[in-house]
Amino acid sequence: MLEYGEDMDIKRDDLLQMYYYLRLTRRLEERITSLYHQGKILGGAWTSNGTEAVSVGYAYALEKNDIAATYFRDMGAFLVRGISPKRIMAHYLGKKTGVSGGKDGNVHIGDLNHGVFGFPSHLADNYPVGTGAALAFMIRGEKKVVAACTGDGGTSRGDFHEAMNLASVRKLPIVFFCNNNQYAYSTPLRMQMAIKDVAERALAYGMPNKIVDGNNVAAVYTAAKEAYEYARNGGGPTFIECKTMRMHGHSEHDSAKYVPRELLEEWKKKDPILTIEKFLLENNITKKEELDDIDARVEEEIDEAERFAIESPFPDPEETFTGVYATPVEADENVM
Ligand SMILES: Cc1ncc(C[n+]2csc(CCOP(=O)(O)OP(=O)(O)O)c2C)c(N)n1
Repeated sequence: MLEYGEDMDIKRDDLLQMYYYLRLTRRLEERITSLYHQGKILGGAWTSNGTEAVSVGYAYALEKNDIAATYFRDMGAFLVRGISPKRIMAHYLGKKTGVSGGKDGNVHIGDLNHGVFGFPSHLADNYPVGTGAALAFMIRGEKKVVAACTGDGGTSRGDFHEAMNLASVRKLPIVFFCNNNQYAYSTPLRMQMAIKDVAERALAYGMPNKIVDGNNVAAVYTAAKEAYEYARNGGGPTFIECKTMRMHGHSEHDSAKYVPRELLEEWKKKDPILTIEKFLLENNITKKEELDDIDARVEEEIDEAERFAIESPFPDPEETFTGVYATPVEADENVM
């Protein structure tokens, strides 16, 4: 596993930006959780708490025209791709100004203007969707890549394997990430696969694979960047397993009492934000005051997002069916 500092070719500004996104992701989800407990959001609240470095790291390594085929613990990717906390908060509150215009809620977030596919709820169906996009890029001769992410549980589904196989056979420009946070809802890893590392699954498809510390944003970023370059230059897909730990319940209604407390204590010490903070300070890359300023900026943004969402209107009932189906075009009578 990559140590901070070792083989690291990341500029100071980028490290600080990744710190900012980690903090923004954590605080936005904490605010959403608090609103959830106040009964103010529509539906449930799933967070990426403890695993934020996965989505921040892989999304930060993408280029502007690339695509992210995200899953539901990828809040960091939504933010890195430029979907604003305001629109995300309004989405959670079911408001007209939200990402889906109030038609959908919670983690069902996507916006092609930001290169993020809408998330299919069925796990791991974003893998085949991403694979399809990668096939299209290849056919069109576009030098773009796709990043697709799923949880450890998602890798036990058939769709996962079909996507991995096709991507490898056709050498498609896609990089598959696994947020291995040890549990699929209440099912621990050992109860859903007989192998030690999820990365072994890639061997069956002749696909290069890598295991990284999923709490080390620099390690995720570095591995992602390398794999994107390989894919962009025709090398084909890579599978990257990011080992991390889900520090909250499956969603905020779940106390996760099935997770041994000692395990959580152990991972708490490896928190991704603490880890990068320690690294930045110990290596004199920044000073505490600079990090405090970033934290203050994040708090302001989150306050502003909450205000915006609360003050925003709900969608008009007349809009119920707009944007749901493609607008029908006049049928051409000459075309059978
Ligand atoms: C095909 C399918 N089966 C079941 C579900 C319900 N479900 C949503 S999340 C989840 C657990 C997912 O675990 P994992 O893939 O490990 O992701 P994690 O929650 O650990 O990030 C389940 C069973 C679903 N969305 N899709």
